[in-house]
Amino acid sequence: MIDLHYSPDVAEARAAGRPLVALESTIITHGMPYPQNVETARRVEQDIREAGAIPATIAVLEGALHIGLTEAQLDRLARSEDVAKLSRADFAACLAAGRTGATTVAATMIAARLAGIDVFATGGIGGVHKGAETSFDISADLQELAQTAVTVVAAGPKAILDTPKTLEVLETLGVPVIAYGQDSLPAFWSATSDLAAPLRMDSPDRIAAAHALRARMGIPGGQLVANPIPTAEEIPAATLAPIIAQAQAEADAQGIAAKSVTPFLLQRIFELTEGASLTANIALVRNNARLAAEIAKCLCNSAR
Ligand code: PSU
Repeated sequence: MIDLHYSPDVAEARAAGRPLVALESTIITHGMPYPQNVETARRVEQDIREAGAIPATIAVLEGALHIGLTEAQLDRLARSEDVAKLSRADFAACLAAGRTGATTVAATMIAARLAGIDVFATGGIGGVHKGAETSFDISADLQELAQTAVTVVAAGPKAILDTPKTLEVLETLGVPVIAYGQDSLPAFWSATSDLAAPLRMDSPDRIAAAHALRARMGIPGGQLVANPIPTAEEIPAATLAPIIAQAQAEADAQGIAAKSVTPFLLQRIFELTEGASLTANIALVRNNARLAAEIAKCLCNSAR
């Protein structure tokens, strides 16, 4: 088994059997600008603690897989320019090379599973990009959800994606997509969309029960919980649509491809909304962290 470097907090929580919530690091290095990235990372960790669970931010630092980062490690990562964006394909290669890398949803799920953490909070998962019928750009996050048994709390697929196609792929892969507390699929910066969510659940204990039942039934893979951004903090989909279209057209014109697409689009939408997209992104991540903590507590209680 690979060496996992637990932070003192996380090691203590594991020993005491306390609820843990995994957090990713790509959102810090590639999803938000400095210093809002590190401020958000700290705030989200605090939200999880206030909700009664322990946060475990995951990253590869100089070839070591860290489960839980200290303040200094988090700060250094948030300021670093040359950090790899790790998914399933390049995770082990980064460890082997002794390099530093931030974990996407896919890589964070793999690490959480290794550390025995069942619940993970993020902003939005990757999915099928617009124009995928020619580019074939489909995030490895979807395949990971199909095979790694972690419940991922997100605000739905990011609205920069082709959401109907993302839902279709998730259905094909047998991934449960659960809208929390509403019928419609949340659309990241917007609370609702015109797509119906395949499943709906209204309480963390129901989500925890489904997670545990899947394990008992031997069904591989995780669950995607789509938690709507609080309506007071959302950006209406109609406001965002032309902005997303402009950012996508610029990405196409500049030949932005593969791993660079999502960071490019998020940065352009941040500029075009004069920062409003970042404010909403921070609000939705915090909201997801709080729900993830509740689910982790339910799973912990049911295991006793
Ligand atoms: N959530 C956010 N911002 C982000 C991400 C999630 O609010 O930047 C990251 C996650 O790490 C996710 C990645 O796995 O974006 C998707 O990248 P891609 O589309 O290249 O697979």
